[in-house]
Amino acid sequence: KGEKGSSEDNGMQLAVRLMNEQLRTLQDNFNKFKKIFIFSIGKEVGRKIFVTNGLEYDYETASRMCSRAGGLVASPKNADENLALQEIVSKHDKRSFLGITDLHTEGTFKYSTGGTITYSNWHSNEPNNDKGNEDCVELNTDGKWNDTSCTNKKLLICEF
Ligand code: GMH
Ligand code: CA
Repeated sequence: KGEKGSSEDNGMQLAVRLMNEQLRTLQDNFNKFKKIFIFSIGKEVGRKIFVTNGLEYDYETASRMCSRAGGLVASPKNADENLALQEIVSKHDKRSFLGITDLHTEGTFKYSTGGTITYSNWHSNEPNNDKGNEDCVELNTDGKWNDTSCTNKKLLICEF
């Protein structure tokens, strides 16, 4: 290698070192942002993040808002996820909708993405389809599920 080659190598080494420093700064900032974000409005469970805006909407609006944000209405798939959601509804003292309905077939609760539910935490004697008008699911502050009317307004929690 001539002198030109080695000065190019030095330039490249410097560029890589600067990029590594910038990457580290970006990672530190992002990790700090994520901690603050989850502390204030969300919960992280495994690879999922649940987020609320603290406001209440009917199911159709909730579904549209989560979709527009690139997420889905929260659907707990296990006890850990259900507990994380329970903590959010308890903090806000407002029941939330789950992304689960029996709108398609009465009595068969499915995820908004399709497929019959694989985990549930129904309150005793629920779902009861009270007044024949309960196709959505709400999460109570005790973590239990109740079928309820989709036109009720419930706390918005999306998952990402
Ligand atoms: C009926 C009764 C209550 C129950 C509600 C609830 C409505 O009013 O069976 O005990 O809590 O329905 O399921 O969604
Ligand atoms: Ca009910």
